[in-house]
Amino acid sequence: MRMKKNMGYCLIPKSRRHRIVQIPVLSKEMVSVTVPRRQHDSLELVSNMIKTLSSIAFCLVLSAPAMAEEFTVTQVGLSYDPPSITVSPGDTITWVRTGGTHDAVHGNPCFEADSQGLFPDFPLFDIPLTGANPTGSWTVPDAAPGRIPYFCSVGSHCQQGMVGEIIVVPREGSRVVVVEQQGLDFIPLEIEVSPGDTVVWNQNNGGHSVHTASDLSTCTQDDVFISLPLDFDYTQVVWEVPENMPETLDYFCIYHCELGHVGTINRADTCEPIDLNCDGFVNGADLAGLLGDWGCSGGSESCPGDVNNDGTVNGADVALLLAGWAP
Ligand SMILES: [Cu+2]
Repeated sequence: MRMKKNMGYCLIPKSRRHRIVQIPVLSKEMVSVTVPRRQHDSLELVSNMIKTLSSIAFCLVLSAPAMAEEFTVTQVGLSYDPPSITVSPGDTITWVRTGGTHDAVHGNPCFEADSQGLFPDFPLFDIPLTGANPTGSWTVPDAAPGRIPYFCSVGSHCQQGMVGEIIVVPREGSRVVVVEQQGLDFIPLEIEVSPGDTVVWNQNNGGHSVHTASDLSTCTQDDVFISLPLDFDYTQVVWEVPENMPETLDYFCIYHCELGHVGTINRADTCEPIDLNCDGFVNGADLAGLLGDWGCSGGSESCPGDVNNDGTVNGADVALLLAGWAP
């Protein structure tokens, strides 16, 4: 069952004298922050801003596109209910037993997914559903196949139709970058992404893989980010770019690396000055960063809070940030 998201929206209606900033909060009510429209650097403004920071903290959690969800699959007789669920990286699936002895094993029915040493995480899960272990959970990793089949390996349950599937799609609100495998090419060869974006690789022909590299010149995998097949059984790889994504991440197909079947993922490092933490949003986190730099002088190089680069972090910077508010 998909749990409903409880999100508000940040609206910035114009008013003559004041700018009203509405912030999404846990309840349906909106928090209004009223700040003087004219820029000035009085201490009163700062103290008002600090007072509103606790409200804005609510916004920090909800303004991120990624919000993990919980799903439940119930074993009913020789079936999983629902037999197919659609999830995103970071979501958690819990299987619940109602009777008998069963399990939920990742694999193409009715064989457990075989790593052959190439995919160390396969099978992705093998969850017993017995009297002693009536429930079990699995959290979808950052990198996952777009479709994950699973089955019950007990007796002939699988042969009798006890199978299920997990469809992994980019999280709602996530920017999606698509790479197509064509022959021994990944197209485009280079992409640029930010944490929170989702990269999708599509298989078009032949058997391949996506393995991130610690050393591309020797086709050595990093065992950190991605190690997944891209073939007839697993036609898609979905990767939600994590915060610890390095500046540059090379990857290769483990079958054809020496033949040049490789690609590169670059971390986008261009962001607006008012997006202080460079997360793609201008929100309370950036405002907090700016206020943390209050009074700092020496230019935006040494004081990121000096968003207008006039030599001092002051009310003018706060005004500029609020004018570009985009949570
Ligand atoms: Cu290949």
